[in-house]
Amino acid sequence: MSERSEFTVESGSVEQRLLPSAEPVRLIDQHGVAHEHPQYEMPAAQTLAGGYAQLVTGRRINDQAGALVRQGRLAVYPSSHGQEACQIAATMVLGAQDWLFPTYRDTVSIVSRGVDPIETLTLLRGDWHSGYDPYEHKVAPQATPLATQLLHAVGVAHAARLKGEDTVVMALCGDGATSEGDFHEALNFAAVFRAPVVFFIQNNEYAISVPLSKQTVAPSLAHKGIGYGVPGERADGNDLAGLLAVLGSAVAKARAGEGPQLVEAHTYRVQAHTNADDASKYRDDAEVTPWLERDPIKRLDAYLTGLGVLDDEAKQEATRAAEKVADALREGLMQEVQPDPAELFEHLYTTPTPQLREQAAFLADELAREEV
Ligand SMILES: Cc1ncc(C[n+]2csc(CCOP(=O)(O)OP(=O)(O)O)c2C)c(N)n1
Repeated sequence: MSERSEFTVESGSVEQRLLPSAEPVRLIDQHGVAHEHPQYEMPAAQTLAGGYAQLVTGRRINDQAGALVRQGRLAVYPSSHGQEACQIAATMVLGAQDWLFPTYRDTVSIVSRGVDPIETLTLLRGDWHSGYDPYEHKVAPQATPLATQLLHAVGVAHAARLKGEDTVVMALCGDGATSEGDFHEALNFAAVFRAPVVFFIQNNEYAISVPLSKQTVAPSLAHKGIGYGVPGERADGNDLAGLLAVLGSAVAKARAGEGPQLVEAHTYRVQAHTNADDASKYRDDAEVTPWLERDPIKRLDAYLTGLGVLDDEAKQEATRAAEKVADALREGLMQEVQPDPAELFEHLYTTPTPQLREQAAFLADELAREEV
């Protein structure tokens, strides 16, 4: 018997098991019209109504954070404007026992998980590593180095599986991050050890100024799972209903012991990469306009209004709740903070290295001289 013949394809053809749908799964189109799907069911109307309220708050957080940058209260803000359906769906499908591993663009997702918005934005204010306790809501610190969080996510999922815990890990990343070595190592390790992870790529078509066409020639980013034996699926990233169905199914499979799952949401980065970027240098407004028509809030509003589930009172209530969050953000981030420079050296190593001790002593000495 040759060595290779020991490799057998698990039940079903490779195509059935691993290949994503030919088109991203979409249950509600941009006009708010529902479409049946052979594999995925429309979520309950009440679930979608709850999601609508979260979308409205998420959009408000994005807009408010942008204003706070202009007022000098935040150092930087990578907005998820237009990507809010991805942000909200990623947490709606999780249980309290699950973990979220976010990137710098996933503020709205973190808040949707229950983390205090001011604590969430502390990192982006630029005076502390992370303002929230990762264990309280099972949300890892926001990762700025691309794809590093995916390896950490796999580690947590693997550990949970070894301990027999009922934990699924939702690991977020962007399209650009799928070109990083860490992305591929994370997928491979997770597949070999059947770690319960859902890798969720928000393909917003840009990595700063690099368009997707210069990032990859793969048929889709969901196809990248095939080489590792990780099933992939694609969803319309502006359709909360489709995202809930696809991500919900991926989480259920990971929880049932079927190993890691890969989901690509096709969406669009409506605004610049951050306030430090000028998107007009590398793309035309004409490219952005059609995406504004595919807005995730607009289409859910149209669908739920048509069903009679969302009336004016419910919409006003959603707006009022969002304004409350924005008010709290403004108030909280207007407070002057006096970070202790010595905190720079905290939370780095259990036992500080001799170099760090030396640098901390040097800083303390300099500060003491200033005070004299
Ligand atoms: C390892 C690493 N390399 C480069 C960067 C610089 N960088 C910051 S954001 C970014 C683009 C990331 O694009 P994508 O993964 O698509 O996420 P998006 O910003 O669109 O959400 C790059 C290259 C980084 N943060 N980390």
